[in-house]
Amino acid sequence: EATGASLGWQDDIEEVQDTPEDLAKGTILIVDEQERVMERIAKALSDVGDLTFMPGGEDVAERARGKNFDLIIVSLTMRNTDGLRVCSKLRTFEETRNVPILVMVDDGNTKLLVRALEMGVNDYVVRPVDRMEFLARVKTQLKRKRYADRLWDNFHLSMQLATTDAVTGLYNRHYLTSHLDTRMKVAHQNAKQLSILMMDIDHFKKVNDTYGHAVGDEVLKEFAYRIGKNIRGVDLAARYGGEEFVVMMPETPTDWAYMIGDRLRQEVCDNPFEVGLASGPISITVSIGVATSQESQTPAELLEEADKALYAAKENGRNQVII
Ligand code: GH3
Ligand code: MG
Ligand code: MG
Ligand code: MG
Repeated sequence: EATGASLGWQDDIEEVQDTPEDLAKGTILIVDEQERVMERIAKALSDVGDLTFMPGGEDVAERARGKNFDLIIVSLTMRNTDGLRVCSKLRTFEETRNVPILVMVDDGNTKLLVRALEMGVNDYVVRPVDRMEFLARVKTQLKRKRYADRLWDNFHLSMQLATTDAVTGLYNRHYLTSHLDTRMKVAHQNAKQLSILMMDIDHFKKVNDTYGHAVGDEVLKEFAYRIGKNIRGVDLAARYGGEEFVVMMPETPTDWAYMIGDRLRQEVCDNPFEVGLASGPISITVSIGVATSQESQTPAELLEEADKALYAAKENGRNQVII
């Protein structure tokens, strides 16, 4: 008695159930010159995608840029458009490089298909196209695209979590120290001066004791915002510890760094913090230490030098900048 397996046939494959997310529509671009083919495709794919049609033209790839398609289907047998060329352009443009491409090719035209596959198209269907097979291949590409998008989003999110401080949105200590290492090397190579400010909010414990920890957090956020307002785009601000912050300033001599630090100190001192959770404005002052990197100094040594200056500022009565 012949079993299904001996016939090379399996009836017992369980049908894979689509999750709701699998069933979400993708945006699909279809490139073909034949209107009747496009009508058929529209019918076959109306449930799985929002469809855009482009009837060929050499600038198809250019027009597809910035449209954020989830899948692009290209006919390789157009009369007036070189489908292969379209695919190759889609693979070169940054915006379309990672969009899956499915090509339609005539039965027997293996040479063309091989070239398309070498170019990096993701899948193909052979004409005459079987509707069910076509639909299955399209769905598979859409699923893979969704999966890839999710991985990419997660990657960005974890990068963000690994490099930034959740309370203030500034870079974290780990990011600062690794970045400082690179920037100090660059500075020394180019004989430029790199300065840092090490800042610590004065008597911050009192803020917490008086207004509570939640208000304390708001004050830290506002302080981070004020730092941001006072530095340049090339500077980097980080939360170094609890109520301690560091600003790294490339190509900045000591006296400039001092000026920027003192401007921030003055601004904080003159403008009490209005934070949502507190009943009235909160007066804050900050002490700041400045250090400028020297050849052969390590990031740790530079930070140590700034920390000593900060300590001197505290000892000397707080609310001041010390070099
Ligand atoms: P000084 O002028 O000598 O710096 O005094 P200080 O009170 O600021 O310094 P101290 O180091 O004694 O206390 C720092 C306080 O900062 C204690 C700690 O509870 C608070 N702190 C640290 N991290 C956070 C935070 O994320 N949120 C809040 N609300 N408070 C924090
Ligand atoms: Mg302290
Ligand atoms: Mg403090
Ligand atoms: Mg401190």
